[in-house]
Amino acid sequence: MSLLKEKLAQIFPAQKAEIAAFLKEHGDKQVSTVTLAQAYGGMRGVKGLVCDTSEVPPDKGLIIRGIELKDITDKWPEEILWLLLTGELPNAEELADLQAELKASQEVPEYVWNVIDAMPADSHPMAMFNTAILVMQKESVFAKKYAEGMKKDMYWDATYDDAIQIIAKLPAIGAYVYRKRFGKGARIESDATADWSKNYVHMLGLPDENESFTKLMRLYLNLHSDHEGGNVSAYSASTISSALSDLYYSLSGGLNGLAGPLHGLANQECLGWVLETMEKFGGAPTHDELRDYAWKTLESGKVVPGYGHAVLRITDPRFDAFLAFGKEHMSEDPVFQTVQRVFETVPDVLKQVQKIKDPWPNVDAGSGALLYHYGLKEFSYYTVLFSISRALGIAAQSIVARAMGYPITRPKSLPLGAYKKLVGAE
Ligand code: CMX
Repeated sequence: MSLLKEKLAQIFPAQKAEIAAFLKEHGDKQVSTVTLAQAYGGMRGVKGLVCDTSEVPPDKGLIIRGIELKDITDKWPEEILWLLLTGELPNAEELADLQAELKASQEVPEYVWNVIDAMPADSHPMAMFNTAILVMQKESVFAKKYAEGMKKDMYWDATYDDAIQIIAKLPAIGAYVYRKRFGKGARIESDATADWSKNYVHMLGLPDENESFTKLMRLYLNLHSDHEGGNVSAYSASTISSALSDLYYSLSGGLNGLAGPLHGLANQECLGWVLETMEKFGGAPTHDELRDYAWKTLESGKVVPGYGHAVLRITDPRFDAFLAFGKEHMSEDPVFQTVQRVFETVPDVLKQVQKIKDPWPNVDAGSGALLYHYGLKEFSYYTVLFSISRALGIAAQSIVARAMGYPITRPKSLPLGAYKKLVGAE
């Protein structure tokens, strides 16, 4: 048994017992109320979900298992996966063990390449990527063991096996989608000695001078991993998972939500907006030009991508981390300079629009410019990168939910007439 699985087998029973005792004592206490506006407003602010892997206080941003993001931006994604699951960072031996476990599972079945090859050449990279995950569903350990009558307390164990199998393969699948979709040439075989992120960069086939792109990839795959339980991708995946659909189903389902322009797809829109301004103004625009352009975008009824958030009310610490990386590695790059200037300009514009609750940049505002710098210029691909990282959080949340024995999700909906009656409007 791997060290991570061994550790989880030790800690999960105590956590489950703690929750049971907590509910026994306090189960009937009220934790939230719901107004009519919230019911019609995407349930913003309604506390009614449970997620232990991470939380996002509006005034702090992402906290993973009690550690603020700014304190763990130097960690590798494998370390983040360990942290998400166990609540602790791994020591060197534990990290090496997890990396070896992933390496041992990285071989992608041949039929996956054939399925990607058979898709229309102009398919969106996210459609290709998610199809590849879904088509591997027949490999699910959970589905097989469930059909054989697996006991409930082993659900997490089988979900863990699925998670490792999937996570290990995502860099190769993502890299192939890139090469195939954008005509970059034949598939590149995995590097047996490289870690998860470095191997991904290797298989993408882009230049990686001084391993600088690999460093960005480690940061990128760290920063996008998890963002509590209520965002569209995590919540969709957890709802699907709550029906005991296996992780192949739930992950691909959740990532289909990530492909929406108000969620993960914003990162492709965002760089597009930055480049549009550069094209219009013939290089890095001035602050005044950017201000005008932002107003024009708003007046045309469009959103300024990369700005605003459903929960956050500060500059996203994930944006801060990307900005710091850009300043260190590409301060002279005009695209990066434009991102910086947008940050210095756009919040003041958005603050003047009363309805916008958060005028600050989110994770998507800067990441594209950094990828662009390293030659990853096809922005419709960017959400695949987000997905590879977000798979860590979705998998961890799913394993924890199975270990805690959470039931099928089933909130109550009502039609307009029933709400009218409820509030005495008729
Ligand atoms: N540009 C223009 N208008 C914006 C805006 C922006 N960046 N951010 C919010 N608004 C508008 C909303 O569209 C909404 O308008 P309507 O009432 O006319 O529909 C109004 O302001 C109120 O929105 P809000 O309560 O501040 O924000 P929401 O929780 O409804 O939406 C989000 C959050 C992210 C969808 C929104 O800020 C947005 O569309 N931003 C741009 C797209 C983006 O960057 N998405 C990535 C988010 C990161 C992630 O993937 O998690």
